[in-house]
Amino acid sequence: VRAALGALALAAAACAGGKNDNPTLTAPKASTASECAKAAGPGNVADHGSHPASGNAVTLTAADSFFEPTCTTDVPSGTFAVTVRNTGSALHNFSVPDQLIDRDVAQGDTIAVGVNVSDEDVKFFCKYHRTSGMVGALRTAG
Ligand SMILES: [Cu+2]
Repeated sequence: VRAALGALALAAAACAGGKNDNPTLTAPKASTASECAKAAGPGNVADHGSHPASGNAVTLTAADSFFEPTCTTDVPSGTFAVTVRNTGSALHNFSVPDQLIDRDVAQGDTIAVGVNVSDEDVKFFCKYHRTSGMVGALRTAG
């Protein structure tokens, strides 16, 4: 029985040290700012994880009140196709002021928008819930 318990403890330790690559299961970090929070900030960031882009596109969920994933990584340069799906109960929005992007996403709706990406991360936010941390970033591969 002792040996079995030891093996269990080892397995648990291995698990705890492992990388959780599923953003939906990653709890938002409270204390130290994540790389994503740094990229999407400054200010309040409701961090619901990072996920790599699939090619030159991503689908984001806009919920009450955060984007998931909050950060998209490995974003290639060029026109990046962002689809935003509002699964919350409030009206949300996708804004990138530098690119004159300001699109509302009604409850249950989906919008598609092209974002220009060069060599810098592109920050975006919901203009209605920005102070609640409803912000995010498209992070370049470099
Ligand atoms: Cu919002």
